Amino acid sequence: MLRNLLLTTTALALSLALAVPAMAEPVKIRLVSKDFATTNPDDVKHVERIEQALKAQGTDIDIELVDLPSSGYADALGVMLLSGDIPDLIYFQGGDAKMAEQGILEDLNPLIAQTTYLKEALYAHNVERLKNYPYLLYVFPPRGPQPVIRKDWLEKTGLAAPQTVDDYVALFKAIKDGDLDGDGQANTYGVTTAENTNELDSVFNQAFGVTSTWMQDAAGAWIHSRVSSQEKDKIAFYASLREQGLYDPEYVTTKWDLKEDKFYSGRVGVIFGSSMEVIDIYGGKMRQVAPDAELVLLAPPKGPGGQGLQATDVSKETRGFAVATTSEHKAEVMKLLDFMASPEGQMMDRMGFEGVQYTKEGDTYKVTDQISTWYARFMASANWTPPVEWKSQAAQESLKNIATYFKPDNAFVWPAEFAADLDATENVYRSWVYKFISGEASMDQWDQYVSEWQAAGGTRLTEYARTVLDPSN
Ligand SMILES: [Ca+2]
Repeated sequence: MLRNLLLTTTALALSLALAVPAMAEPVKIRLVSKDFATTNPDDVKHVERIEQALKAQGTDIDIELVDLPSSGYADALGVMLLSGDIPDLIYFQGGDAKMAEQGILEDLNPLIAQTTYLKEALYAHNVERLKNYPYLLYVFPPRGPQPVIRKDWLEKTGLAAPQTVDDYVALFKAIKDGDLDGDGQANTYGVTTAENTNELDSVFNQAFGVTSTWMQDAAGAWIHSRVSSQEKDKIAFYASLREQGLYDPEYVTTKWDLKEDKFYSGRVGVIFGSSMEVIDIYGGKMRQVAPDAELVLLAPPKGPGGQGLQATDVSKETRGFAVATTSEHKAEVMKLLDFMASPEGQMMDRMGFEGVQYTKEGDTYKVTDQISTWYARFMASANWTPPVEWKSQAAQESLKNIATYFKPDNAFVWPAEFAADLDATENVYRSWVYKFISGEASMDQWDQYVSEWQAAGGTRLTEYARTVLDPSN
């Protein structure tokens, strides 16, 4: 009797399962990302509408967000993956190379090639980085510092926006001598940077002919740009700026927040912003002290060696999404990514929610204040334009410049055995650059610096680089 009942129950369960194919479970995709978690109601609503939109297109997925802390994310992710818990879609912010070596990250190139929107949404640097390292995808504009000045200050100098290196010097002088903050003293530097000269390099490298990390010397041999004659000319220029009181001599102890503070308080005329968002944050903070202030973006200058923004490292993405080789649902994961790259997905991911981050009346879109804290969880397609623009003109021009002046660098990923040489040569370079700029060392001592750099590991690095770089380039 009991046995019969069990049989009947099993048969009933089986027949029910067979009778309702329409109730098939959606495919579960597990996603782990930073600042994208079930604890944020916006994230949950965002995921739900993405699932609905995909379902309407015939792809029924259930996206499960795996919660990891924002602070210490890379470490927490590493621990989780090494324990064998490997989600389908994984956002890395470091630690990916080890996982790629273990074979758990999928080669994304063939998967992207089969997409409709995603393959068209990549930036030039994405394409180059995927060629060199096919495991990470990060569809956002490259970051690169670009200089800004208050528009009213530029107007007060009576100068046009600088076009050449000499124009920049003239502008810095006018800032220093012009008492633009009106306190009766010539106490404003032309420019400052945070902690080192990287931000200046962003616009002056190309001007002085420092075209890439590895360059060929007069004999055609590959040398590191940091020991090149072009680099020497550039450092001599930085030193002359400091000597004339145009470059803040305390740049080396100027952290990011102090750099901004010097700008808002009128102690410096020009600083660099690393992205559209950062430039608009500078503009917003400047308006807290000068309500009508507007920022102007300054273009990279023409110089004796050329013009442009510093070459972009394309050896690999430093962060981004990976697809697990262990995933049983790669096709669905790629459908999700392709949707996020599409106009419908971009509208959601870039603009937030209608009625919250933006409003729509007829065909007219307006953003609200809430847009300033919204951020894309997946990507910012290179070929998608929002229906309303809320970024400042300076910010928009910075994005245009990044596209106009894009140049892939020839830096490559170093094997781990060179880590000590890289650290040591970096330290030698930073310390000598500071000595040259401060005047503690004279430019006549350049050869002494080069010898020290070679001895600290530069010789070994160069020997290895020559085996990697194509000698015909
Ligand atoms: Ca002053």
